[in-house]
Amino acid sequence: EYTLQVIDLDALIVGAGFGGVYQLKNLLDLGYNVKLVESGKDFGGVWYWNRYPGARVDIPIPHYEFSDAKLWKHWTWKQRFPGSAELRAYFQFVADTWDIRDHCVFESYVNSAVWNAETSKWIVKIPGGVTYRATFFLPNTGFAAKRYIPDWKGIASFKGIWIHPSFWPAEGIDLKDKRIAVIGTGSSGVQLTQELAPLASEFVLFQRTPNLALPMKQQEFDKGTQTVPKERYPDLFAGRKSSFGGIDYSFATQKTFDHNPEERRAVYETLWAHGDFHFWLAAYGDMLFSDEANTEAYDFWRDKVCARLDSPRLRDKFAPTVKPHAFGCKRVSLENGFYELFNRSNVQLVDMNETPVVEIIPNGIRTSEKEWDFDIVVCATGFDAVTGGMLDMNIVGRGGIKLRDFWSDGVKTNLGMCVPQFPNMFFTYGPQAPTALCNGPSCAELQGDWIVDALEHIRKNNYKSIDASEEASKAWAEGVAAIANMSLLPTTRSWYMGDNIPGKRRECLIYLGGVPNYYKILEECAASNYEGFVLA
Ligand code: NA7
Repeated sequence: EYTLQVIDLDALIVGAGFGGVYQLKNLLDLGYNVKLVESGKDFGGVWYWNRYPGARVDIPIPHYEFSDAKLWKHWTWKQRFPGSAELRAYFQFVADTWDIRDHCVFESYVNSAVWNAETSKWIVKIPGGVTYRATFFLPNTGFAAKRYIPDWKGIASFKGIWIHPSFWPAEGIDLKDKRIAVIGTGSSGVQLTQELAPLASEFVLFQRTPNLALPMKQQEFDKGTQTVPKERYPDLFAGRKSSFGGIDYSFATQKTFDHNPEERRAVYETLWAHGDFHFWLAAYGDMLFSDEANTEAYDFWRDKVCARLDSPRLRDKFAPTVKPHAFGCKRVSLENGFYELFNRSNVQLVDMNETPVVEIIPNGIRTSEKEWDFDIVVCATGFDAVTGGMLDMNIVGRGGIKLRDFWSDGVKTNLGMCVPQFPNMFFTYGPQAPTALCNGPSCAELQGDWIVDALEHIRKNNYKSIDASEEASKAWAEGVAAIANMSLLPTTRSWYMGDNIPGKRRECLIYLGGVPNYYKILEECAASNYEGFVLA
């Protein structure tokens, strides 16, 4: 049910994560009549929801923060990879500094957004709340707004606690000496294991695919000392646009076999010692394109991990002789002592390929092998990533066309931010953009600046609407697919390829051309008065 109150706006933003708050601040500064609606009760986006034990970002500070000096000059982090609570505190600081709180409406879930051609306005409805009538509709719902839980038989019959990590209650869950299962080995599963296994009386990780995780090398910041001196911040932020992943390093210029085995090993060791994503995004670039190069990297990774595992079975399950998939072609996770935990007697690994889940029973999980008893089952099975959150809003464009139908035979966007037939709608951190290759704050600024400039162009020139052209969108989709097809990504099942969700169309959801190319294309588009768009 909707109330009758209608609020007129220049722009309605959806989502109080990095993308949404950045656009809100910038549009407010330009005098727009703008509001932000958010389904959660507070700021933070993924960090509002993901408060499970161990939830933390895998991008090092200062890359995971806004570049506004009003913020970084006055904010001090406690860890190089901040946890979820610290990130929520950062969002509070951002909201206060930018003074955006009064323009946000929380606990507002958009479930209908319809373009009205007569008025050139979006009609956006919040059940139980108001209706917004806005010139621009700006979804910033991010890549992980829709959880995924497999439809195993019997879930409702489970007598203990069954939970998806993104619904972890703010008051926490008593974990001490409990029998705990975690299903799923993505970043959430790895982080949960690290926190829960040491507390549980019995801990079991259910694995379908091994996570080829890299050492995080977390660092505590002592008395406000950050690893990077703040004088260097402006340069670092400027450098985001010139690195493939929106951070301060890029792939090596050499290829894997340009070096002899000793030289190669020395390169791998240096990358490994550095920690975080260096072994992935500062490595030989051909690793993601040549299977032979990829196997070299995998074999090095495997030796490192096997040395940390006591039993041949564990080595075989976590780091098999033949690589389970191309290294770096599923989203890489960072770990802190994850593998060693499995050497403990109360920590076990179930291979779900060998012994699949048959059903959930009142006491736990029945696999094809046996019944497992649990007090708590954490279903860390991920998200209907990248497109799921947007499609859930029931967005309807010109002539009543539903976004869900329009994308049913493949995602169509121009520049990963606009959809033909859906005028005056711009989104960030969605499909066909460098989403999740480039981190949240970097993408929020890169895409957000472009979107705000586009809105200004429309306003200053008195246009009523802007549409992504069909031809430009077709070319963009073909380009995204062509780059993906040159890489090893399509050889692997992953949410990058849309195939972590049964029935979801398989296609590369990410623009893999890297941030510098993406940035150049955005600049050229704006400089050409928005070639590839129809301004009316
Ligand atoms: P992910 O990375 O999508 O991980 C989900 C995990 O759940 C993954 O190991 C999946 O196995 C597993 N899964 C999903 N469905 C099933 C079924 N039906 N049976 C068994 N196992 C299943 O989600 P996360 O929340 O960990 O991380 C999401 C992103 O957040 C991450 O990439 C970072 O960018 C931050 P699979 O690997 O598909 O075999």
